Amino acid sequence: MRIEKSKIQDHNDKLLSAHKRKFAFAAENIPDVNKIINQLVAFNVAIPSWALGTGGTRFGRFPGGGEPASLEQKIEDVGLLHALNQSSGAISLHIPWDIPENYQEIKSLATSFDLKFDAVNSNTFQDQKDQALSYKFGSLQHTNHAVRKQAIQHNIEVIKHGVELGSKAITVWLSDGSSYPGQLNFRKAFQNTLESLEEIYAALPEDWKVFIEYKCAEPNFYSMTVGDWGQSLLFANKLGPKAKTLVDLGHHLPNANIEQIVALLLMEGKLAGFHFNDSKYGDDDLTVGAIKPYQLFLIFNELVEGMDARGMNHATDLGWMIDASHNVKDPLEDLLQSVEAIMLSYTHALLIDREKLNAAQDSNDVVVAQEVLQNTFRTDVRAIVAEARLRSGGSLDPIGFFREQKIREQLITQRGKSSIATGL
Ligand code: RM4
Ligand code: MN
Ligand code: MN
Repeated sequence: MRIEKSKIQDHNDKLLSAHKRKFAFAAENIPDVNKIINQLVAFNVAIPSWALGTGGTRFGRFPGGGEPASLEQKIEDVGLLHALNQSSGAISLHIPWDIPENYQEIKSLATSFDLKFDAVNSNTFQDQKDQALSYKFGSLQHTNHAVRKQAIQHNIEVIKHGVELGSKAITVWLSDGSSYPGQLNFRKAFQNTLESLEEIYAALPEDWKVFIEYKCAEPNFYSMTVGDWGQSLLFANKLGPKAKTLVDLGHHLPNANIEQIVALLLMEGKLAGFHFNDSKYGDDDLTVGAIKPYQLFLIFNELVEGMDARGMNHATDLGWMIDASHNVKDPLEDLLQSVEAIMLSYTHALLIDREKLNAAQDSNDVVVAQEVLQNTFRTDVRAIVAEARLRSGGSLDPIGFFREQKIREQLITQRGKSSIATGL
């Protein structure tokens, strides 16, 4: 379904005077608020094609109805999000969950919603129907050369799909590892994985990148072959300049200092980008900012600082994506909440008084350094993010609009109560 611009406009009109008051108040002490708003307008976060349906755990899944049953419908759903927030202008495909059949049609459908194709993702963590060899004991690391070959071939296929759609990167997330001590020779597993990645790397087009995602545990629970940023960076450094490390917020051991990881990867020019989500226990894939919003802000602080130090474009030089699962919420509403949390953190990071922070750091004034960060974090910037949406043609209140227009009910009417999206 397509959202009519006039409906957004009507909805905004009702909220406009209250918004103007809030915006004037929020903007009062910001010297160059227009510059910040332009940066927000330019910033987009990709939506993964597998996050548009209801998520689940191994205990169950409770779909809410109206799920997108095809790639076309998934693109429509991301188009809907983008129409409302003007910050979700890209979709990231997971192959083979979403194999494009007619590239031209898929591309023009995406363009009609003002969407681009973000990084493509391979999947060697599940066995597909009719697949010759199993990934039960790994894919790129496998002891059997033929299994490695099959997994390499799959990644090369994924790159081919991405080329047709205009993607510029492939994200490789491996579930490879071991579940019991003694199961795996770590060094051989690393070497096999490296050699496999080298073949994938060799298949990258000139202007492409490969993002190596790490994860500390699950589905293997004793060792993961790409288990942390050190292992990912080892691979990325050995592979070459087109290989970078991808940080998924949920893939760390408890209390890891993710902001420091980000700062150092950026310093080395090896940060690929992000999979945003939040978690309390593990790879929970909860709504971004739902549990640790201050951590998210500290990460964005390092991102902005580090990108500025290297003269990078915030909007385009790293890959930004949500990687979440929606087990008890409407996936579209949940994604709107996640994008909002990211935009708020980004705004906060743009507002940090860098001079004051640098001076406090240089003079070891711990209290002032902490005050600079906390004062910024405690500032309400919701009206600034809303103003950016308004200026780019989005909705002042995306979730309010979604509810008022009964969008989920309309999707259920169109697609049925039991349509199921591919994904986890
Ligand atoms: C993994 C990882 C990958 C995602 C899969 C579905 O935990 O986060 O990025 O593609 O889940
Ligand atoms: Mn991820
Ligand atoms: Mn994950």
